[in-house]
This record gives sequence, structure tokens and C-alpha cells, in this order.
Amino acid sequence: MSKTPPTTRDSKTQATQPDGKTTRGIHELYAEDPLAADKELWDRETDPLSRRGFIKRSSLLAMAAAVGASIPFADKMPAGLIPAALAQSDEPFNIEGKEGLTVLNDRPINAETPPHLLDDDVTPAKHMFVRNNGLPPKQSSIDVDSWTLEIAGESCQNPKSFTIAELKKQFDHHTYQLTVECGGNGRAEFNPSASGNQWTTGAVACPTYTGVRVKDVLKACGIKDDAVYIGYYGADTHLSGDPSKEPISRGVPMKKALEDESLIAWAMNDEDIPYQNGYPLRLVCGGWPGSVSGKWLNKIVIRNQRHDGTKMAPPSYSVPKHPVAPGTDVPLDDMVTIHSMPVKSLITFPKSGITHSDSGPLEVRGHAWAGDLSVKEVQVSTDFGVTWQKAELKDAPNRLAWQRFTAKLDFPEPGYYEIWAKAIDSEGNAQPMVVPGWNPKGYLNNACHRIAVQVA
Ligand SMILES: Nc1nc2c(c(=O)[nH]1)N[C@H]1C(S)=C(S)[C@@H](COP(=O)(O)O)O[C@H]1N2
Ligand SMILES: [Mo]
Repeated sequence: MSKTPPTTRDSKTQATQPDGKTTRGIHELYAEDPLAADKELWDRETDPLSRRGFIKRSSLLAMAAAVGASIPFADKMPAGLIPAALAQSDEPFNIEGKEGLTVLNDRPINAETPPHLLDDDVTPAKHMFVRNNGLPPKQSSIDVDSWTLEIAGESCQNPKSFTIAELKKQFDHHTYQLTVECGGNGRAEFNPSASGNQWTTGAVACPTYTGVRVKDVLKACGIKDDAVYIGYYGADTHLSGDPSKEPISRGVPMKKALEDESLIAWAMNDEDIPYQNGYPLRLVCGGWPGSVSGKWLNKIVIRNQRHDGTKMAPPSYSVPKHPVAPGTDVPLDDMVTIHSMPVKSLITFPKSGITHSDSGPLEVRGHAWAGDLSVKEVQVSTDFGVTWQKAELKDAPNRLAWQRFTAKLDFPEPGYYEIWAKAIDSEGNAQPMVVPGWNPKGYLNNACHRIAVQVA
């Protein structure tokens, strides 16, 4: 079985259903190369001449788990056929508790937020993107009262388990607004295209989280001197259905884990964390790739070495150490794991494509963020980046939260304009105008966001 779960490859193969919804995921995977999809999903080998599958026991079990029963005639099933039980399921298209998101993949569920729905200072739960690597634990199997968080690992002095009630009782509560952005946000713009969900701009959000500090909980269990990393485990399961495989288990170096803002959270915007975003407990380490913020959290390990869970090693969440030409095959040894996310901004008002017909200036607004750093300036342009004006920029409510910018724009005459926004972080790094350093997995695209406006 390939360690990488099936991902969408190419937005051009996306199919549209009669009701206008798009199907992605399994259909797309099979549309591209059915035999490769068989191999990727079930580890099912096919003889290219006879097109008969050699169905291994493990493949059979994986397929049976996915369709929910054993398959007596599995050896007769033609190669490259999507089991109808999966092909005809439209269940994932209405994501419970979400509104207006664009579904990029249905298995696993991945959905992003259009820019104008990210206009709130604090992202509402219904507008927070969803990025799943595997299958969330069944909703009916989640019992908040018996849910436990285990703290263990070779650098933990006294391994312990806590119920959520115990966490709430034994440690101080903290609330922070935290920016969570997927490392692959913006991937759709890379050329040649990179495999994975084709995120445009909407795999970012900044809600508030309430919970206990990771450092308080780890200290209560004793952190040995040789501790260098933490790793998380969640209750979601591998797409193959194989319980011995985990969909993702990442972590952060001790220094990041022990920051005040690193939380073990049970609430988002003062309510339960939405199911798809990790209910009932999640890790949140803002400013780093979203993949370090483990959902459906049930275990944290304190490690005496770099955590080696699934998707910790290159090429996952890693970029070339040195710039490479687009399309280069980069050896894994020449890659580094992403830490802080780069400076970026998003124009959230107006919605791209509007007509501005008032006589006065147009107010634009959005957010800017810079990983572990803060944003010191945002500039906007209406003339394709020839001249720039400084936007008003607010301080963040706390470290690792995005910052609001606003600007009033005048236009010399009616016509088509583009509004571009560019943020600069506290160390002087600015967003690039064009897509930055190509990398094999399409991470860290922080190119300037632009929208279209017609002035009447
Ligand atoms: N257990 C678990 N945690 C996870 C993931 C996952 O698939 N399983 N996805 C990660 C990735 S890649 C991202 S970008 C964020 C997304 O958080 P969200 O789905 O709440 O927006 O969760 C991270 N935590
Ligand atoms: Mo991600």
C-alpha cells in the first residue's frame, strides 16, 4: 500500500453533476488511471495483458472494509472498477456544519473557503476549511465523557491519561485566535502542477480556540532533558481501512510545543470544535503548516528524536533546501521540513468580479498573517503593481492571529481594474508578485492575492 492516500491530481478531470456540485476524489482517481487507482487504494496488482487483478488478502480486506462487507466474488471483479457502493455515494457533498465551501475531494473530504466568506475578523465554524488525510472517527463512536488524551513517549517521565473533564479541571484555560493554514494552500497555481488537493486560496482560517496549554500538560507528566520533539496521534483511520496504518501523525520541535499559544483545545469560537475540524479535542499550533495541528487528538508523545510519524519525513510537508527549476525531481535528502509559514494576505472584500458604481472610493479589506512573525505593512495596488498605497493595518489580538487591513481606493476612470495586496512581515520579507519557488509537492505559495473590479 502506498503511504500516500489518494489525492486529486488535476482540476481538469473534475466532473460536474447535474445539480452543479463537483465530484472529486475516487472518481477522479479512477478517471485518470484505473489500474494505478486500484494499486493506490487497495494495493491491488493487475496483469496489464489479461487485466485480471491478483487480489491479495490485504487488498481484499481493505476493499471489504471500504464497502462494509466481505466480497465473495472479489477475484472476478474487473480491474479498475470502482465498487458501486463507493461510486454511487453522494454522501460527502453536504458537509455537516459547513456553508459555501468548495469541495475539492470527497474521499477523504477536503473543502476550501472562497475569499469573500473569510471576511469576518474571527472565522465562523461554518466557514473553516476541512483538510482530511484519512477518514474521521465515526461521529457515533465519539463519546466526550470517555475520550482520553494519553501523554507518553520516551522523553516523558510519568506517562498519564486525561479525560477532557480532567484537562479542564487540572489546568488553566486559555483562549487565543490562531491562524491555521494548510501547507498546500495555493498549490493550484504551481506549474508543472503538483499532486495533492488543488487548493486555491481558501485553506486558511483564524478562529479562536480554547483549551489548556500543551506545556502545562506536558510539564505535569515530566519532560525529560533529552526531549526534542512532540508528535500527535488522532482517532481518524487510514483510507484503506487498515487499522495498522495511521493517516497522519506529525509534530513540532519542543520550542514550538512549549509556546504559550500551543493549545490542546476543546472549543472553537466558544463552541464545541466542529466534527470535521477535530471534535472533541485537537492540538493547535498556529502559524505552522496546518498539518501539525492534530485533529481528534488522543495521544501526544514526547520524543527524544525528531518525531517519525506518518507524513513527518520528506517529501511530506517539505521543500527543497535550495531553489530548483520547475519540474525537478528532488532527492529526499535535499529537502527540509517546513516550520513557520511565510507572510501572506487575502482580500476578503469586495468579492472578486463586483461592479463599483458609487461615486466615492471603494473600501477594500482583508487579512494578513506571517507564520511565527507579525505583519508590519500591507500595500495595495490598482495599476498591476506599478504603484502601491499603504493600507491601514491593525495589530493582531494576540500572537499568531491574522491582522485586519483596510484601504480606500480611488479609480481615475471607469473600466476594468485589479486590486492586488502585498504584505510585508516584521523581518522585511514581502509576498512575491508571482508564484514563488516551485517545489515537488506544491507547498508555500504565498504569491499576492488579486481580485477583479469593474468601475462603472
Ligand atoms: N488527525 C488528523 N489531524 C489533522 C489532519 C488529519 O487528516 N488528521 N489534517 C491536518 C492538515 S494537513 C491540516 S491543513 C489541518 C486542517 O485543519 P481543519 O481540517 O480543521 O481545517 O489539520 C491537520 N490535522
Ligand atoms: Mo494541510
